[in-house]
Amino acid sequence: MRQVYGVSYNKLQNRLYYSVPTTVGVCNVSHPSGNGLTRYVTENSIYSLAINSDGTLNSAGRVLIAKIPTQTQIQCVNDPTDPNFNMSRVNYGVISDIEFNHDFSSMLIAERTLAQRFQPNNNPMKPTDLEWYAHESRVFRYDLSGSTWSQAVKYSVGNYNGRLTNSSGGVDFGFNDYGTCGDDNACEDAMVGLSDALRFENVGTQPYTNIYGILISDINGNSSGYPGNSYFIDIDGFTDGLTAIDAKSTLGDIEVFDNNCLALPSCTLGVSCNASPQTICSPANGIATIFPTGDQGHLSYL
Ligand SMILES: [Ca+2]
Ligand SMILES: [Ca+2]
Ligand SMILES: [Ca+2]
Ligand SMILES: [Ca+2]
Repeated sequence: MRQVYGVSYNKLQNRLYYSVPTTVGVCNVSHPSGNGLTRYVTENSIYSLAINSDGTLNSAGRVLIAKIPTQTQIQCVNDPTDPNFNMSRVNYGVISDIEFNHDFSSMLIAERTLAQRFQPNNNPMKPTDLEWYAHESRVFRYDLSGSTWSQAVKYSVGNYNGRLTNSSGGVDFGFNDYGTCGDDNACEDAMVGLSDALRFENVGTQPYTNIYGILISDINGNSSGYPGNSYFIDIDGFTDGLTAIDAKSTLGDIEVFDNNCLALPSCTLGVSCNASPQTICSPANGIATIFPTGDQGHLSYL
């Protein structure tokens, strides 16, 4: 079975981008919950297809854009007494979102974890085995140079038991630095993603125990921690106890309105002063009328 995820349109190239997971390895492990469980290692590849003038896809022209590296912590630990057993990782993530910036020179790629690694039915290549899970998904930025897309940034996404791979699958370009011209400026200097969880209760001591929601980080990379150099937004306002965990798995995609990153009018204000004499007061002096010119801005009178 061939699954397709993260479908996205590259308007500049007039090509359809999408991703496909492929099983590249299997770990057969023993576990206290049962023997012989199988963990499937999936690798995600991104392809593009040309779109014909009648809107159909040109499947003959498929191009491999990138193979996303499997997670480095993947290992097949087969000893339940091994302290690392429960931390061993197998990548069940799929790429659920691909977003381009306005000039199609960068794309954000978000993964979402689909399968519980300790369940017998956990083959992400079988639709009947797809399940909800978390904590093994990442967000990347890939940049285009010539005709080659390369990984430019791997973001830290939340923190659950020290795992920084908690993407829940939605991403977009957004606003980080509002700039000097207002909130329409710098519309692509942030990675805006979703996370299960941004923070979980067993990570350090912080004012809020469980945060599931939106992550806003510098487009050029972020640091881990609470909240590092990022913004954390809890999606439902519940940040303590079990109620706060109810939001888990409910997050889907996220889109940031950017008005096509239109250039703003100039911030420059010009002021002209027309002086004219007055004769009401004594001794006579002058008055002045100020005429601001410019497309936007505010005048403050002190
Ligand atoms: Ca999308
Ligand atoms: Ca999105
Ligand atoms: Ca919450
Ligand atoms: Ca957007």
